[in-house]
Amino acid sequence: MEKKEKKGWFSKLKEGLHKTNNWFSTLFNKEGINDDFYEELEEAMILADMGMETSERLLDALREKVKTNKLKEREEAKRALKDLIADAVRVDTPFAPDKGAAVILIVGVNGVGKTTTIGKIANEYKEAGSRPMIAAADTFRAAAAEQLGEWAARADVPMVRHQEGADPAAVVFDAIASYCAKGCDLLLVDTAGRLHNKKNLMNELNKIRRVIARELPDTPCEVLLVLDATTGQNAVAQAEAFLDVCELTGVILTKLDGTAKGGVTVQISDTLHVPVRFIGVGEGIDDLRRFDPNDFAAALLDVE
Ligand SMILES: Nc1nc2c(ncn2[C@@H]2O[C@H](COP(=O)(O)OP(=O)(O)OP(=O)(O)O)[C@@H](O)[C@H]2O)c(=O)[nH]1
Ligand SMILES: [Mg+2]
Repeated sequence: MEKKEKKGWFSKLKEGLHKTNNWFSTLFNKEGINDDFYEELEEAMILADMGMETSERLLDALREKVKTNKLKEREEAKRALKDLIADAVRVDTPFAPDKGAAVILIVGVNGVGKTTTIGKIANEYKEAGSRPMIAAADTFRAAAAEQLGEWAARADVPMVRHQEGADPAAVVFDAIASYCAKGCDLLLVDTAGRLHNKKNLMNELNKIRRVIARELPDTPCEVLLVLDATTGQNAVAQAEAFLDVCELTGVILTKLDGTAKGGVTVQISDTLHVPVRFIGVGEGIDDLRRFDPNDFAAALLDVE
């Protein structure tokens, strides 16, 4: 059963990454490890959105491995690269909600999948036996709370909302009161889409952050940036910009089922040192997965 389930999302991810898979498969199916191979591999890695810096670093490490382990076949090099990619995206920092009560504050630019992802996370934790609560702190966009309310109903999780235009920090304040009263153990906060260069919106985020720190001083808060993987290098720029202005503890890459080339996930983790916590592989409530370095590297390179 578990195997079947895994295949479901794994094949969605692989379908999404088929373009990237094809470049790598064509390359790795040829013979011999020579200069041409490394040159073409670098090109494929950059095309796959891994960025120059990460591609070069991984290639140097691969050359080293090929030499030390006397690898002769491209198939062997492919497996070695898979392990290197998995190592590059692996983090040891535990994810706060897995250790006890926690807050997850979701941030990001417009339309990247924040609200959808909250619904999916609420569902995952609810099904695992946790008691999530949702705060509808996107009071900016018309119908934002209705959209989130539909997800809350689907996941069967309580939600606190105010009128459109209300102070998002006040929503969070009320949600925390309800969270405590109901004995919940995971507070999920949705926020309006914002550009990192809009100062007032960034101040608003900091205000929300302060309310959480003041009202729940002993509860760890994960600040997760949602990024649309189909936007490629733009996602990297967004991550850099948000890192400059708020304390991110992790990222979520969405839309990896679409036209994303996927390598940007590796680049962000490798160059910005922020853990990737989840990946989105569709629009449904079950289309969210914990980020697994090995599975992801395997899907990217099409290794079984
Ligand atoms: N294919 C696919 N679509 C997704 C995924 N995640 C979200 N979407 C879609 O992306 C669109 C935007 O999702 P929202 O969750 O509304 O995004 P948002 O960041 O909350 O948007 P704003 O609140 O307007 O900033 C919707 O059509 C979602 O169904 C995903 O993993 N894969
Ligand atoms: Mg939203």
